[in-house]
Amino acid sequence: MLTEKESIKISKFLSLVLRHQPELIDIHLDESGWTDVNDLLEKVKTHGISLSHEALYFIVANNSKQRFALSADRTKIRASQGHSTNIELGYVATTPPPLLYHGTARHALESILQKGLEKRQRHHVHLSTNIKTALNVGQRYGEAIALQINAEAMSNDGYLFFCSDNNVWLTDHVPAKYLTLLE
Ligand code: HQG
Repeated sequence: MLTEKESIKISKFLSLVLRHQPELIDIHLDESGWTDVNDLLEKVKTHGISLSHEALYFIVANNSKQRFALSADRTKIRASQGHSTNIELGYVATTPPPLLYHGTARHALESILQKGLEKRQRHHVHLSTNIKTALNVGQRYGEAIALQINAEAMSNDGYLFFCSDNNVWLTDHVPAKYLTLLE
């Protein structure tokens, strides 16, 4: 079976091709982001990755953030969120919890308080249900800070929210007036 290090390395590569650059290994994502498992396993070999079906299922089941989903018959796989490619995940708008959180780096704060949270390269702004996860996300870019989002007020004002299969809350834009810095 795979070591943890190998698993993480392969997960990162899968995130890259399933979210951002399928063309890197010549796989095709359908309009909802799904790709054929057999084809994927064949094509990752061109990048020196030899992966059995069982090893792939293991990675999907054990991924720290449950980043990937398999179809019920296990013939297809996709990333549950985080894409920059032009796909439509098909999540249905859902009422969010009253409060959500976003972690970012302190150096981004001034700009965020002016322009609100923008989705940047991704399809959505990503929000967490708890502060700890938000801080983990934020520390990737510098000294982490957590912002609280008044999701209830946003929802009442007509903004749409989606919850991904791995429990990341997604929305298009968070105007600054719904944000509070937690210190
Ligand atoms: C920042 C990981 C200045 C925003 C995580 C963030 C997440 C602004 C960065 C997922 C801004 C975008 C997504 C503004 C937003 N001015 N900076 N107006 N608006 N930003 O990586 O949310 O490990 O695209 O705060 O767990 O950090 O990939 O988004 O710092 O769920 O599965 O612009 O990525 O998941 O960065 O992370 P990202 P994110 P995975």
